[in-house]
Amino acid sequence: MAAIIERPDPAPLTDDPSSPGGDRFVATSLFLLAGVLLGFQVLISELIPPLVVTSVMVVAFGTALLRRRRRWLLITVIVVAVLQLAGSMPFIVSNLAHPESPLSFIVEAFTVLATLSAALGAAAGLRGAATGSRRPIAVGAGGLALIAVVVSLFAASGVGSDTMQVGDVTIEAEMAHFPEHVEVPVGAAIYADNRDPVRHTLVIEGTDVHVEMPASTAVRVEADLAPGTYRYFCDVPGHERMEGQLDVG
Ligand SMILES: [Cu+2]
Repeated sequence: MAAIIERPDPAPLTDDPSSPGGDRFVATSLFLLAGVLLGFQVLISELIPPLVVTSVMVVAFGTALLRRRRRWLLITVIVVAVLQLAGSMPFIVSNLAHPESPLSFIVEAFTVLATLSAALGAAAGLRGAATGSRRPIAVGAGGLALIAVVVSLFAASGVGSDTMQVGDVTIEAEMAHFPEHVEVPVGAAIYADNRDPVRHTLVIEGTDVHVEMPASTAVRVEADLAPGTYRYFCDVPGHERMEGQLDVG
């Protein structure tokens, strides 16, 4: 029987002196990230499978790093963080372009900042940095998070609902769904009512109607559509199921 060769842990790192046995900075960043992702799902009362998987993975990495700072774990955190940010770029760009919808904007900003904090913290940790020496990362991320909240609440305060008028046809966006069929008399305006705490859009195919629907507000759209059938949808990334048909006549 072949002898089992005991191999030493490759390139063992010196434990962080301010957090014996673990990497508290990266672990905390990861736990904050998981908290933001889980909190978002609680606030919208819906579980989003990719976010659940990410949260579980992030908590597992955080727990492992809390026990012991290992080089391969730190490298994995950096690689996963970069892949996560690259893969989420359409969501990040879309949500951060709209501070007037606070939940989508703030959750996206917090997610990006916690991910960057974990990745930058892990990169510093690979060079043996102590938790205390990574304070500038925490201060920078915290400062940007605070700015994000202030900017978003200010932007949202300037957004109000339009007033519904007699003859308007209501299209409600609720739980990220649009009605399948909507009858619209010729000449009627559309009252696009977003009941969700996140932003949506109203796009009518084959027309130039492309309207932003900020969270929890209603927008009146004078589309003046010619008689016919139109597909309408929301083009926020991840909202592909939000579509329906307008019958104008
Ligand atoms: Cu939507």
